[in-house]
Amino acid sequence: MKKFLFSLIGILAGFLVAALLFADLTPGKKATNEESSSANKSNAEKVYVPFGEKDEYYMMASGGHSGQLFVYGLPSMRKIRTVPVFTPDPATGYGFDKGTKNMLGGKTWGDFHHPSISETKGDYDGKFLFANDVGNNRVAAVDLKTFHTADIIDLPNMGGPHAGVFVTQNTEYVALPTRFARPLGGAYASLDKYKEEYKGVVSMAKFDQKKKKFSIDYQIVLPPWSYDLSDAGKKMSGDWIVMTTYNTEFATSNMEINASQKDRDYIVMVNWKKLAEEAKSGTKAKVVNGIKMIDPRDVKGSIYAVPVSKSPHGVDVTPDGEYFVAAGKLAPIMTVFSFEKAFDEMKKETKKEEFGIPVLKYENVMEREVDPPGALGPLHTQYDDKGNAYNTMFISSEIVKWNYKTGKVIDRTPTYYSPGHASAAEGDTVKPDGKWIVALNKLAKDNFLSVGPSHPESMDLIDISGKKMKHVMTAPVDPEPHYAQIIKADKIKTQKIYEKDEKRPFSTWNQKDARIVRKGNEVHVYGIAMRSKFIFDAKAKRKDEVTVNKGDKVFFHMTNIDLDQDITHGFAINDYDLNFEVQPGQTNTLEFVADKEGTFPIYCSNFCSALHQEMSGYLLVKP
Ligand code: RUQ
Ligand code: CUA
Repeated sequence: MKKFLFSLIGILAGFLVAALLFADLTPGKKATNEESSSANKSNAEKVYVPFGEKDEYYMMASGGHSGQLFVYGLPSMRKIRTVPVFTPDPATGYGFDKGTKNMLGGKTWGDFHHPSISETKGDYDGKFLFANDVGNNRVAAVDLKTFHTADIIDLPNMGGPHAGVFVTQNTEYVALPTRFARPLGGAYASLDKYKEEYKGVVSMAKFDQKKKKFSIDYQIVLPPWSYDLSDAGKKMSGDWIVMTTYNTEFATSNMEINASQKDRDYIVMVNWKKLAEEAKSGTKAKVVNGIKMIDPRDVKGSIYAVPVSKSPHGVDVTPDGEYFVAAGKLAPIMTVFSFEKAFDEMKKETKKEEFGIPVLKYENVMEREVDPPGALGPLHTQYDDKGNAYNTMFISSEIVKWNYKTGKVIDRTPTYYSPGHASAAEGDTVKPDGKWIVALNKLAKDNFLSVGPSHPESMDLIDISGKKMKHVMTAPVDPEPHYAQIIKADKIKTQKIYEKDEKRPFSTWNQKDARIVRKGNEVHVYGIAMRSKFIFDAKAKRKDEVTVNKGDKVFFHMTNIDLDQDITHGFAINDYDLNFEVQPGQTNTLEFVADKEGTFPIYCSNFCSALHQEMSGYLLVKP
């Protein structure tokens, strides 16, 4: 993305502008240098959370190509946790124990871009967080009671679901538009057949919150354009999703030039409700690779295209649901479109573009174009509670505050440096808080102690409660927080421990029930982890010994019977490259083949008590 956009600067405005911009990025311009020390003190007070008190917000940031979720407290900007989602995490055994290993399905990498918290009536409800994996075509749900990944599914027919995740206003759907056009199912087709064989696909997934399971309800098949960050409507526009497109040129190589030829691309408006009804009871859906696919051209009134200035990046629906704002990327403007005007226009006879999608007249749907002088590279839009929009400007490294009803530019503040997204407190809901915005910057340059040629990315915390924005602090962050959502902390209701459930398969609650059961060459250990010992076989001479034969398939079904908050036990087998954990009240299974003979110490890898060091046992593998 960085490289891509930087090369676009050249196309956009030539070297002169670029030189000017880089001059702009020098640290000498930092606002903090000019501020008095008393202003710095008041900034420090704003982010200081005294011991015993807690942050007011959670910030859930995507971990980009780490495949993980980063959880921060706001305003302190303290990192609280990394939640493994798409990538194994040896420390917690995510991807090592049987359940999470199955969920990852052997994949070791993910590229998580856009977190989306479940919503009720257009407001974050704090129950689940959805995550997309652009790298391996997956979607995941994190249970915000435990901050554990609850389910992951593959999305067939897709080419990188970059333009999601976003949810419809009551989480009816988790929507994921694709980035790259690709033949359905990823089948082979020559790039010369791009227009005919390649498709853009949107997955409309459903998430069952009780069973904690995803399913793909239907997919929408679209022309082979590239779709960029998209959004769902709210209130009066609640039945619609809007998606930006680029590469309506159908370029198949040298994209930075070839996909930026036309002056206009499209915003695609899709009525998800109409398509859902069609998928449920209509006749138009075709099953491809096990999934119902609908071509919206077959369902009258379900799809429209609105021209927009070239290669837009994000499109964001306003909190009132009445407008959608496209950020220009290559044309340095923000364009406000009116849903009401679009709905009126849909009633008229419309022209069709070459794939037969009706095109609404730009002049009749566009409300205003906003072009702050010298602001370059608008990427994404956030909102406050007063009708203001905030745009990140990647190239001119700033946030621009403007009013979306009047188009008036109100304030601008520099960021350090090159923000992609910004995230406002409760920013994607029907009622944003208007207190904070965090710029998620792609660069940090010289802001922090050096760690060599590659620097961390950075985040700027900006106070937006007054008329003027106030840059409060900057913090380093691991690559790459593409996007984040900031939610009021009191909306998240975590569970203190896993509840004791006698009926849970494989769990063992009484010390005397710990046992080893052999079935052919399978050895099942129904074990207990507690402060400060393992019990594998209550009746044995040594209760913490397990002896198997080489080649046996071994299952450690471990239950942590310490029902006390924060008493997590680890379980590592020395020399076997295996580790996992059981949180209080949790049961987890480790399955492996004992393919190495010998004597292998087992130990608790998570410090749990004064006798943690003694919490150990032996695995003996007989030749
Ligand atoms: S898109 S930096 Cu991956 Cu979120 Cu705009
Ligand atoms: Cu259990 Cu350390």
